[in-house]
Amino acid sequence: MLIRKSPEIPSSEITPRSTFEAFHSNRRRFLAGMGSVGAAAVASSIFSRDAFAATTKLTTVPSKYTVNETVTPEAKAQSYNNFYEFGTDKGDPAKNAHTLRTRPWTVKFEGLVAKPQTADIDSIMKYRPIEDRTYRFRCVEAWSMVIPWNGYSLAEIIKWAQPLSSAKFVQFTSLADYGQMPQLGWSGINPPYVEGLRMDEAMNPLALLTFGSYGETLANQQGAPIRMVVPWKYGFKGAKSIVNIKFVDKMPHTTWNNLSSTEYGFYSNVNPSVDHPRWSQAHERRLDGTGGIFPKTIPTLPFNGYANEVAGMYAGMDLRKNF
Ligand SMILES: Nc1nc2c(c(=O)[nH]1)N[C@H]1C(S)=C(S)[C@@H](COP(=O)(O)O)O[C@H]1N2
Ligand SMILES: [Mo]
Repeated sequence: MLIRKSPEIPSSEITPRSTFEAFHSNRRRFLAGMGSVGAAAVASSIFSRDAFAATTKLTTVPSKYTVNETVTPEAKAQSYNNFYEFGTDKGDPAKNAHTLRTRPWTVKFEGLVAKPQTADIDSIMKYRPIEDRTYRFRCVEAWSMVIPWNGYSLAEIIKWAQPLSSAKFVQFTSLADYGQMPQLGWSGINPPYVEGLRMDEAMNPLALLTFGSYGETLANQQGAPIRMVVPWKYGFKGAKSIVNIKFVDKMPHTTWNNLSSTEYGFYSNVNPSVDHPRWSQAHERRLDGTGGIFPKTIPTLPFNGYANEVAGMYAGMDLRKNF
């Protein structure tokens, strides 16, 4: 998403992926056929250089917050990623994120809360039923996917954390560990990756605290073991591999806004009528596999199609200024 590449012709769209995707699906079938001990042994030896070993099946419940559109193939969603801590090319996170250690993992809740607390990822995952929520996912680079995410509303854990009434925003901080993220020094971001939401946005039931996709725990390159997905905003609002959730009274700094405030605003609501300074946001390339090598181009919807649920939060705001 940085200045280096035209978003219109990403190199990974031109590179054939069939070899990789065949490998991935064969491998998953192979592991599924083995006992978990055998699978783990294989994962740490022959396949130790890829990041797909660690996903496990989740028990999920249906959700009313779900769209009925053609789902992006899982192999695409897990091989075409933005996770700059593991490299800046779309294919880098899938190649490099195997070094991320997702257990033990804790998330610290702090700032303007009744009492700062640190919670273990496994207890966070058990706190509420994990839902199936198929969402549209729109990257600021004008590509999009339809992904079955698994998680529960961020609002649930916010209520548990008991923010004070003085808390007006929530800041998310991703892991920044040069040991686990050897590419971090070349990422161009000033670590750690930070993102934020206004409190009412964070409390909106659509804002998803996400533990999985496609019915399994997140692949490392998707931001395991815990990330945000905010479907009415550009994809970068969804911080990956979160270690800290902080309640604050002022609009927090966010990584992309720090890097280029004219291109990436705090709100970053999907808005077809406000162009990025270097490209139009009116359309998107839908990466759902139905367009063959050349993804089909479709119009982008205000708030990514979630206007009924979220537009009210921005009533009276100038969305050209607050982009
Ligand atoms: N920590 C961290 N979180 C991140 C990013 C990142 O580089 N680092 N990239 C963002 C961007 S630009 C997008 S589009 C989404 C990509 O999520 P995906 O790879 O699961 O599609 O993650 C977001 N979260
Ligand atoms: Mo993005």
